[in-house]
Amino acid sequence: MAEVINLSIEEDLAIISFNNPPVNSLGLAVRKGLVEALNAAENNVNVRAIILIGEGSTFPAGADIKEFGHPPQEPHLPAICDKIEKTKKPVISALHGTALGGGLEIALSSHYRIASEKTKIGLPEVHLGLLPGAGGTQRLPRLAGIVPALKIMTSGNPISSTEALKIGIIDKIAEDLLLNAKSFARENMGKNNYPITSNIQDKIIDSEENRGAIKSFREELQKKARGLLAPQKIVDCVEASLSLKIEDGLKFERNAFSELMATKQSKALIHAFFAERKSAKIPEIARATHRSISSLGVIGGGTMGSGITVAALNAGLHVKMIEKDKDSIDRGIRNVRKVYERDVEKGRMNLEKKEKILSNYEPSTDMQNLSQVDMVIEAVYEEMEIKKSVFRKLDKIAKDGAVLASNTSYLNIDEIASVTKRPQDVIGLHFFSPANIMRLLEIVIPGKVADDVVATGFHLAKRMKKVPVRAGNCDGFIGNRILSTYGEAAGYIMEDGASPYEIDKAIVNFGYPMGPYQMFDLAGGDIGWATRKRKSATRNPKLRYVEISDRLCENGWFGQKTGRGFYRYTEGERRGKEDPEVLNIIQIEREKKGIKPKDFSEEEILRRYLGAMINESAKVIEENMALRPSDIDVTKLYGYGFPRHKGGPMHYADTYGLNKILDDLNAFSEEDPVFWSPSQLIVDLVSSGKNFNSLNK
Ligand code: 3H9
Repeated sequence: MAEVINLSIEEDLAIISFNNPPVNSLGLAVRKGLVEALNAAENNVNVRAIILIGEGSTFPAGADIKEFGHPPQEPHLPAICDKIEKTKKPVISALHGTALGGGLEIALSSHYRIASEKTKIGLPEVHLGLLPGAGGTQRLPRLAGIVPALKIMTSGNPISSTEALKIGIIDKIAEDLLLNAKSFARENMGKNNYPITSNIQDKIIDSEENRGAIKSFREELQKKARGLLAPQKIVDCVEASLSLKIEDGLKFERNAFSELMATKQSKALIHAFFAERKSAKIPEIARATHRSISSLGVIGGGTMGSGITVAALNAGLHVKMIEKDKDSIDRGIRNVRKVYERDVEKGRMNLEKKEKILSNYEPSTDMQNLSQVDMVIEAVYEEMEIKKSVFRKLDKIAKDGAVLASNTSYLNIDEIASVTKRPQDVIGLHFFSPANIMRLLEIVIPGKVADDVVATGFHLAKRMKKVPVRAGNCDGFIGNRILSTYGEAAGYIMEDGASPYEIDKAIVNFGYPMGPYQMFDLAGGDIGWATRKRKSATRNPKLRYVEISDRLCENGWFGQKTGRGFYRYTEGERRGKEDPEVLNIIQIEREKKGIKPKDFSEEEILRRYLGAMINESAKVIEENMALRPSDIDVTKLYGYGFPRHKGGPMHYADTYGLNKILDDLNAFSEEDPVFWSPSQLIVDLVSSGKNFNSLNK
């Protein structure tokens, strides 16, 4: 078996390379191997300089996250970084790919750093609810200054090597990395005054300016990263670096890192990291290879069709957009061009790139143009008959083997597929609006679809940089089905006594960017109203129905776009004010049903709202509509604003205690057994002492 660390001696140089695919993470074997190689290089009298370099696609992208949560084993990374820094021979780190987290910390403790032009450099620990724990919070400010260091560590976003060179993180950009590292090493070996980062003091002076920067970061993060512990701890560490000697600063960092590691937030964020990657692992991919896709047809130039077109163009596909008439296609063209014009305006893209991308865009009103495309995504009005008629036509036009996808948020894909002679080629793709931005993509699996078509959906998602989730073909699939259940729970809470403003406040305090009624106003009440009317004939008559939203819609109060909804909006303002007339309507509805309003604490609101969400999620798993609980977490995190630092509803339920959730459901069932009856899955998990996570394995 190949070694995870290789040491080769070339004349007076020791080259230590990391060989731990896929990302050269710094697990135990790598750390042990690195220490051995460093010792060997130090003890070899012929060696005058040491080069650290990654094999494969990258320099180490960080500590091995899979080891987190298990007792740490020696040698620890911070000690290795100290050892590198104190080595009596210059150490040069040669960075390619992604030099992240612990990987960058190894580089920061080296004496020189060179990187190739495309290298991404960063400390993303904050995304895992952690901070750089191997000296990053103390060495980066010394090299780059307080403000750049705070930016890099609190955002977690990587920077380019050009930027890194500008702020002093690296010493040189070079293409043939190993060759350049060798000549760089030879230029600098023999010097006995090579730079030691922890000795650099000039950028870290305890000045008023630096103190001021720390204060404003802290305040800004309180708003921007509301409720998050790691960003504030990072600021604490940087602040400590101003006044503490490096040894004490490193100790301070070590303690802060251990504290964060023990928090629920970091456990939730680490869960989210792996959940996102797991969602792309599906049985169909193990059984079949995806079909080849280079051209795509998109039917519809509205908000969804245009967003999908942009996402596909950005993925390098040739896109033919089809609309029914000239006006509609002109609107589609405007929608698509607007996105790129804004990109150019904001400096995110140059004109040349814009024109190059748009040269792959072919709008037309002739559906026959789709006869040779590899895949078609239909994004027309959400109405079964309209979709069926599109698929009937497509069946006649599309070439054999073309994948035919419907972008729908709740319609039955089997029924759509049934109007074609090729149901094996038909699949559901539920994009979220705006489709060029939102990362979630529900891939809906109808009964007769072929494995390679499912694999193609996942392949397309990857190319479009989406996070795909495999969903069963049920009303609302995973995301909207669960949403509609906790939406109903919110209605019950409101009718029973809480105001929509109290409900929104509780949900926002939990960590959502907005509450359900703010969301309702933003999305537009008319859409939900149309769905409710459509479903009224088939609604379970025993299920409690709250009419408050209907009353608002009857008044034409559809939310932000009409200036009124659950909130009142003044022209040009997106934040609404509470509306006494809405409270009055709610009270009238309560009186009609003889409901005496009661007080709800925030905690009680959450227990019902999240209880309904978790119960419906469990039913989705029980009915095999989701492959695993973590897929539900991914859906809710990426499509519905569930706070990432709580890990998603399934992870949250495990943390909160599934037995307590079951107790709540049983108690609420006494009031309303139709809505609140606990899912059998929760009952079974509790009785066998297991949790949702046991089903992720
Ligand atoms: C840290 O360093 C702490 C230190 O400060 C202090 C320590 C004391 N560990 O994302 P991909 C796996 S904290 C273990 O699909 P890409 C990943 O699960 C760490 N596994 O590829 C996946 O596995 P699978 C700070 C890892 O090309 C496979 O690699 N660093 C790790 O789209 C491919 O990953 C980070 O937070 C890891 N560190 O993106 C960086 N990283 O095939 C986290 C990846 O079984 N990583 N895997 O599904 C990333 O951001 C991206 O993976 C990266 C590559 C950009 C590197």
